[in-house]
Amino acid sequence: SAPHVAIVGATGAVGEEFLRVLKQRNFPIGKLTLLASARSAGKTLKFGDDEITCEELTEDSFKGVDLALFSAGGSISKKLGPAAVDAGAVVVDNSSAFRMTQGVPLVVPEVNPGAIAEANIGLGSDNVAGIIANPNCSTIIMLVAINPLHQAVPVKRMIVSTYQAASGAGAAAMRELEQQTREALEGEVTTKDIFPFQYAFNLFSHNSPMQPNGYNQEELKMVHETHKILGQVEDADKMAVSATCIRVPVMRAHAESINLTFDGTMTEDQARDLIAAAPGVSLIDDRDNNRFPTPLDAQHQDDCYVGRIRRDLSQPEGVGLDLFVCGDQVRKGAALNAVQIAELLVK
Ligand code: A2P
Ligand code: 11C
Repeated sequence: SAPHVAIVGATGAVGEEFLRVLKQRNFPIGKLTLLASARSAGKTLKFGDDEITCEELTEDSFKGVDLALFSAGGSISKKLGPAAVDAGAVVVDNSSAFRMTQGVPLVVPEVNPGAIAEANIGLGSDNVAGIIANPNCSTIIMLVAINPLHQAVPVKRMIVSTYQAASGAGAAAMRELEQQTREALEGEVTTKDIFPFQYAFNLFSHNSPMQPNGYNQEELKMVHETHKILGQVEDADKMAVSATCIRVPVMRAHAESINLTFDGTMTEDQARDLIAAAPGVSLIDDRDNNRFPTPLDAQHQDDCYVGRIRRDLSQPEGVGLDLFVCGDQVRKGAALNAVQIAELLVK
């Protein structure tokens, strides 16, 4: 029978997208339980034509649940992810709580779908409980774009700069951007609840904690998660990766500028053909009309958009390429990727 699905953090930016994606993809659902904080208990959310009432998340929320989609932050995942597994559920966790834990698969379905089978986790008649981690949104969007190239000719070095949307910091940050923009147009920004800086008409270094080496946590996630997803375990095999993460006043799609150095020859035309043929990505690369991906192209779309594919002029021909990618952070960066993982479990 179809699984009993629970969404943890159903009222959040990602939670609401889970509802949309599950419905659009016609994911098999026997029963749907929506969980959030006590503040939201009793609130109703739309699932297609149905209205479903949110319940308060507690340790007892997972009785009979087969699949729990978690997106209520790392501390909730740490606290209640294992409780869900103990109750017999497969957890797909959108937080960073378990991503680097050994034995927990970290999966981008277009890149490393095999990691799930290796972990022996499954839904249905062969239901085996366990946790699967959904990578950081910036990592997902980057890897879905570079993987088709990396599979053809290995990438040895990758330098990435991000332009990250409000949604990555949650629904409250999206509201703050909207409110501040209104305030700025009216004369003075007074709302500063989420970020310490003015966000409207500004940009700033990513708000995740700064580390002693000068990188913030978001940047280091992009490095370490890349190695895990690509199965690069030995230091000598690891792609050299360096990231700079920036928050920009865009609502819900991240953009990334990526510079790649290949261990072999990769031309612009080859790269364009590989991107055009790969699942999960679409090409927008029209030099004549200066038409390249924008966050607005990507928002509410499943695919990530790739363009500005060009030779890195600082390197000999065929060695380096630059590209630009935009992907919906809430969708492919979070809810869609998690549902695609769940679809692999059902198969
Ligand atoms: P709530 O709306 O009741 O606060 P976002 O990432 O968009 O900020 O969303 C966070 C999600 O996590 C929301 O659904 C939020 O529910 C939920 N959440 C936050 N804190 C808790 C908590 N202590 N218990 C359960 N859910 C929580
Ligand atoms: C952002 N990627 O856009 C972050 C938010 O590791 O899941 C999510 C952080 C994470 O701000």
